[in-house]
Amino acid sequence: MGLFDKIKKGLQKTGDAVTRSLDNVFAGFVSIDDELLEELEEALILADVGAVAAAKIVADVEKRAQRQNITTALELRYVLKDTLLETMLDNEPLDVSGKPAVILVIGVNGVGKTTSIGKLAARYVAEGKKVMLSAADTFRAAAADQLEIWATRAGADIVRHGEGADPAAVVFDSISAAKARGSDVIIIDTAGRLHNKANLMNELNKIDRVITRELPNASRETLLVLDATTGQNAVHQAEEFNKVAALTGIVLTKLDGTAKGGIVVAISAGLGVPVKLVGVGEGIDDLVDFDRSAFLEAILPPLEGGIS
Ligand SMILES: Nc1nc2c(ncn2[C@@H]2O[C@H](COP(=O)(O)OP(=O)(O)OP(=O)(O)O)[C@@H](O)[C@H]2O)c(=O)[nH]1
Ligand SMILES: [Mg+2]
Repeated sequence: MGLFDKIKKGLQKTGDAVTRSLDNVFAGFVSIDDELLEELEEALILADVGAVAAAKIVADVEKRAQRQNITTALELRYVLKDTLLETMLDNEPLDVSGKPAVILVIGVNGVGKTTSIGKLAARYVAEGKKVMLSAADTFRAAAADQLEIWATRAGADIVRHGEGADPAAVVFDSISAAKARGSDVIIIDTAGRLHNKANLMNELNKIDRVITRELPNASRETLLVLDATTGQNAVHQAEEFNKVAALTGIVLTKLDGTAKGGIVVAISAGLGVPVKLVGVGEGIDDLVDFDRSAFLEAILPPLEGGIS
């Protein structure tokens, strides 16, 4: 299955629900008036686009529609698609150009950090890279066990310490091991943490210092994992984490489990940090590079016999 198909399949629930609700608005089209624009805004908010982004999108749509002299629902649908495309940040793949490249994965409990790391490891191994996983979630022994299962499945190496060990020490050892083995990519799993816990944030800073000291020239990614099914709460987490960590990208998981894919727009538009990866299932190859166009094709598919 190609990436485009994969993202579409993962977005099926979203596609069905959001498409239906938007197409309901278009079906009631008589002219572009306040009522129609309000309905459009409401449909976007219901899809989890967020109130601020929805208002801005609708204002843009109205301006464009006036400028382009739009008179039909089909044309308006086209304008909406264009506006959404421009509202979202450009596609941006992960930077793993350095050797070793370092990917630090953070986020609150249960959002899908470890699973996404396992999937990512499998992808890089399939590309012929040597991958080192770092079990810096030392909060529970089970966390390192879970990562180890993924390492085995993916064909990656792993460094782990005992429960309660210093996460920064695990990172230090992973880097040493990666250097010794000539690893291409180091992926660091961390404990689920709340952004408002100062001690946990200090721990992240400590990890950061170890990486900077041991691998000053490494290409770095700091990925925040967000669970799409938590809706506006995910937006809130993103805002809070963005204040304390230098995020380079978002991994938006469980898109297959939500009918409210507008969350992608909210996060992509509101944060200034690109969504780089999306999780579309629990399987090892259910993590795909985010693609704005594929996303829009899923929620506003071309109409039969019409323009898209
Ligand atoms: N449907 C679906 N489930 C997912 C996806 N990503 C992760 N999950 C599931 O979400 C659950 C939590 O995943 P973990 O990877 O353990 O989450 P975590 O962030 O590492 O959790 P903690 O380490 O406890 O903070 C698991 O049951 C995963 O299978 C996804 O894209 N789609
Ligand atoms: Mg985990």
